[in-house]
Amino acid sequence: MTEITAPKSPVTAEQFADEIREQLKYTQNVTAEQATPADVYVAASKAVRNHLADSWFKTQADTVNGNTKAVGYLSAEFLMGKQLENALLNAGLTDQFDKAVEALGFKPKDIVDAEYEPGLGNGGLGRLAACFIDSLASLGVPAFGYGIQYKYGIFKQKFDENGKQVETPDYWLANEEPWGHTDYNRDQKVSFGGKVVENADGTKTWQPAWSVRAVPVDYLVPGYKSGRVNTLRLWTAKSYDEFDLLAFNRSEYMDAVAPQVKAENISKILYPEDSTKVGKELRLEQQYFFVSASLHDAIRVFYPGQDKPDLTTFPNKIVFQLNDTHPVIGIPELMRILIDEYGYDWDTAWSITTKTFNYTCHTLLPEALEVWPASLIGELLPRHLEIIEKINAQFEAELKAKGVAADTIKDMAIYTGDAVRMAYLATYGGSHVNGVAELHSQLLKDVTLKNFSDVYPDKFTNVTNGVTPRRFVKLANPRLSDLITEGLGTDKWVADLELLKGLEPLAKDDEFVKKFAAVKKANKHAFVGFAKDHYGIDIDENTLFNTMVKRLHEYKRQSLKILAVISNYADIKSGKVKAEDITPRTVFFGAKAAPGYYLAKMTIELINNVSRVISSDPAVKGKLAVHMLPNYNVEMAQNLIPATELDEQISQAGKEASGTGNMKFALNGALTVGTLDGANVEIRERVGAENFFLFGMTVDEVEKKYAEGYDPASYYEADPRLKQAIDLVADGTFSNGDRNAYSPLVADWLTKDWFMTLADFSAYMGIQSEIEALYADELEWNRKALLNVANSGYFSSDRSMEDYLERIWHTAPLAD
Ligand code: B1N
Repeated sequence: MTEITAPKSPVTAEQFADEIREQLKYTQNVTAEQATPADVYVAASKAVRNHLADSWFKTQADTVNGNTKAVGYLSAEFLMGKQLENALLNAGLTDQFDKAVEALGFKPKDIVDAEYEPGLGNGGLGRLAACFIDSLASLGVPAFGYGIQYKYGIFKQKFDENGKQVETPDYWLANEEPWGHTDYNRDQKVSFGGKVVENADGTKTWQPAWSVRAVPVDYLVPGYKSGRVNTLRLWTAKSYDEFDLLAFNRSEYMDAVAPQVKAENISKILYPEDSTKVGKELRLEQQYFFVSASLHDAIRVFYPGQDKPDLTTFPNKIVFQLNDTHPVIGIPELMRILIDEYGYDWDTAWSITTKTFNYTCHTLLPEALEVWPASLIGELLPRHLEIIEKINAQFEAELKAKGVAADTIKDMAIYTGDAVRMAYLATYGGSHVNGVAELHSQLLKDVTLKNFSDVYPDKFTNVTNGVTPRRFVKLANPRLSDLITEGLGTDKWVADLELLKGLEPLAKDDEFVKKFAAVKKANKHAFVGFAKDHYGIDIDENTLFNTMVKRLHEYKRQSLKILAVISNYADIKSGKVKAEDITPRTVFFGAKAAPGYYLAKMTIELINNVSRVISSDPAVKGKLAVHMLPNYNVEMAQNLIPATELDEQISQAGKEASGTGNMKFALNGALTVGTLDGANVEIRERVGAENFFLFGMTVDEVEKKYAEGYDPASYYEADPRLKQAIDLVADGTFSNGDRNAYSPLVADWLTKDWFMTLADFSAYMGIQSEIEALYADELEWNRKALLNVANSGYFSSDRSMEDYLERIWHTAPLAD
C-alpha cells in the first residue's frame, strides 16, 4: 500500500505539498479534502522526517567510521518542547512548509499548534539537555541523547475553585506521535534482582530474578543548517512475558498480566520532583534501566557484529556525560559489563570506566544529592553493590596513600555500609566534575564537594549553562529576530550568537531603540491574544509586564515576590502612593509544585487568591494585576518570555545552581531584577551592572547570617510594609476571612524562613523605585534592554557545548 517516494532536496513548496498529500493518503489514509489540522500535522511531520533521513544515516555512518569521538548525554529528562517548527527551521524547510500548507487550505500556525508538547522533564535540567543536543547537532558534533520515553510526562497543572494546584496525568501519547520511531530490532535486555554466585575460577556470575525488554524509540535531532542529524534514543520498557499462561488458565486474570504491568511500570511516569529528595525503588529501576540499555547500545553501535570487541578503545569512541546523579549507576554498570560480560580484569575495567564518564552537578542543596540505601541496591542490583563496595575500598586505599586523614576518608565514603552516595561515586568514577555556572562551580569546590576538590583539584571545572538561540530567539521571537538581522545585516547570529555584540553601537541610535521598543510592544500585544485564547484572561497591555516563571521552590522565593505584590496592593488601596506615582503592572507567575511539596502548593494557592482579590478590587483596576498562569511549559515560555519586560531571578544567593530562564529573558530583551546567584552573576557582568537591577544578600552575607543565628521575626517587626503584607495573609484577606488558611506558611516565615525571604524584603522593595523610575523613561528602558540582548550571546548553548568539548570531552565536530 505504501508508496512513499524518496524526498527531493532541496524541495520546492509544490513538491513539499505533494509529499504531505502522499503522507495523508498512504499513511494517514485520508484525502487532502478530509484532512484536519491534526492529520496535516502528522503528515507534514513525517514528510520532514523523511527529508532528514539521509542526513541522519550519513551522520550515523560518519559517527561510527569517523575518527571523532562521540558524546553520549545520559539524562533522565529531555524536555524537548514541540518538534515540528523546530525541525522545519533546522532543516531549512520553513518557507516550503508555510506555502505547502496554505496550498492545502490550512494556516501554518494551526498545523504547528496541533502538536502536543512532550513534557519529558521537570524544568531547567531537562530543558538544558534538550538545548545541548540541539547545539551538538548544530555544531556537527556526533552525539546521542540517551533517556527514557515516559508514557506520562510531567503532570498537567490546573487550579481548583479555591486556587489549589490539581495534577492530572499527561498522557501525551494519546494520539499518533510522528517523531519517535520504535526500533524493536535494536532492543536490549535489562535485568534486576536475584543473587551473585562465585564460580570455580573466582569470577562472579549474577543470576538475576527478572528482566525487562528495553525498546528504543528514536528521535531525530537535526542541527541548524549543519547537515547533521543526531539521535535521541529514549527507552521504553516492555515485558518479555506477555502474560503468565498458568495464572491465566486459573482465570486469575489480574495476576496473569502482573509481569507485564511490573515491566511496563518502569517507563510509565516521570518523577515530578525537581531538586528535592526522591529515593524510591521505582526511580532506581528507571535509572538502571535506561543506563544499562544505553551502555549496551553504545557497544552495539561502535563494535557492530563483534563478539569480542576490544573495549579498551571504548573511551576513544564515546564519552558519556552524566546529567546529575540520576545516571550514575552507569559507573558500576560499565564495570560489570567489562568484567562479567567481556572478561576484563578489574584494573583494565576501571581505567576504561574512569575515562568514559564525566559528571555534571546541578544543585547546591545537599538534600538533593542522591543517596541510595545499600539494602535497596543490594536487592535490586546485588552485583552492582559488590562492585560499589570494591570501588569504595580502592578509593579509601587511594586516599590513605595520599595521606588523607582518617576522619576525612570517612566523610568521603562512597559506600557508608548503609548507603551509597551517588555524587561521590560520580566524582571518583569519572574524569571531570563540573558545575553549571561560575559561582556554582566555585561553591561545589569550596563547600559541597570540598574534600574531593582538595584531593583531586584537576577534576573540577565549570561550564556555564546556555540556551539554544534557535528555539528561544529565532522561533519564540520572530519580530526581534528580524530586527536583529536588520541591525547586523546578517542572520548568521542564529548559529553564532556572540555576533549579537554587533548590536551594541545601535543602542546609541534612538531610531533603532524605538524599533526595538516597537517589537516588545507587538510581542506584548501578541501575548495578550495568546492569554485570552489559552487562559481566557484579559490583560492590559499598557502595563509593565513582570514575570516570574520557574518551578515552585522555597529557595527560589516566589514568596518574596507575592509579599511585595501584596504590599503594593495595600499601598495603592490605602492611597499611600499617589495615582500619578503608580507604574501599572501585570505580574505573571508560572510554576508547578511537586505534588508532595506542601508549602510550595500552599504558595500557589496564595498567589491564586491574591490574584482573585486584586482582580475583583476596583480600587486597583488598571494599576495592578496578578496572574498565576496554569501549566507552565515550554510553549508558554516561548510566548511569554518575548513579551516580558522585567524578569524575576530572586533566589537566595548560593541556592540556584545556574538558572536558564534568566538567560532566555535577557536574550529576549527583558531586564532582570535579581540576586547575586547562579548565572545571574555572569549575566550582570556581561550586560553591565547599570543594566541589571541587583538587590539582596550575597552568599557570604547569607552564610554570616546563618552563623549568627537568623531571626526572621525581627525583620517582620522592623519593616512596617513587610509586617502589613504578612498580616494581610494571616488575617484572612486572601482566604475569605479564614485566618487558618495560610497559617503554616505564615508560621514558616516568622519562625524558620530557611531561605531568608524576610531578610531580603526591604532591599527588594527598595529596588522597585529604581525600576519604576527607569520604566517611566521608555527610551532609556529599551536602550538597556537592547544592551541586554547585545551582550547575552555568551549564553548560547552552542558556547556551552564548545566549553564541554574543550574542557571535558576533548572531541570535535565531524569533518564534512
Ligand atoms: O538545573 C538547571 C539549573 O539551571 C538550575 O539552577 C537547577 O536548579 C536545575 C532532581 C533536578 N538542579 N537539580 C535539578 C531536576 C530533577 C530531579 O529529579 C534534580 N534540576 C536542577 C540546569 O543546570
